[in-house]
Amino acid sequence: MADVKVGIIMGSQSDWPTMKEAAAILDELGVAHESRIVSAHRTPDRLWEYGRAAVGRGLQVIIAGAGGAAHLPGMMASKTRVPVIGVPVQTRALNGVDSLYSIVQMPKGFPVATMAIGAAGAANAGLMAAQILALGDPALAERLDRWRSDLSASIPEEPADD
Ligand code: RP5
Repeated sequence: MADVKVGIIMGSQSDWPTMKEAAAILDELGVAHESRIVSAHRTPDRLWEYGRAAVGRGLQVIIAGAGGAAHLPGMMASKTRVPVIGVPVQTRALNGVDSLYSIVQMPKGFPVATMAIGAAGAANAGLMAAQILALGDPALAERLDRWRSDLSASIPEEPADD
């Protein structure tokens, strides 16, 4: 199996329906990845160990999704210099605005590249991770260019009735 380049982590099993959108994009683009449940609050030691080992394991991007008091992406960014892309998971209580604010407003020194709330944000996180990796991988860059032009070509010029 190819070396894992992208780690997808999430605070809970309940985040997976959102975060699997990132995994699906990486599958489409042929980027080796892994998915793990790593909770800032429920499994803090797991978070610390994942962050501590990230560089040595060769991870190049970490996609971190969480909802509510979503501390996972920021805590991971404080533990490793591997770039962290944050995905605010949509919540029932506050619609994901709580997640967004928890992730986006990082103090100077520990950035998290924050995506949109929910499934679109997770898919874009997969694309952003691939774009970062494509800087040093011409074959992936070509696959990404094709993916993007296929998407453009699929958009009709005129709207249609249902
Ligand atoms: C966060 O709390 C998780 O990221 C999840 O979005 C949210 C709710 O978790 P569950 O109670 O569904 O496990 O830690």
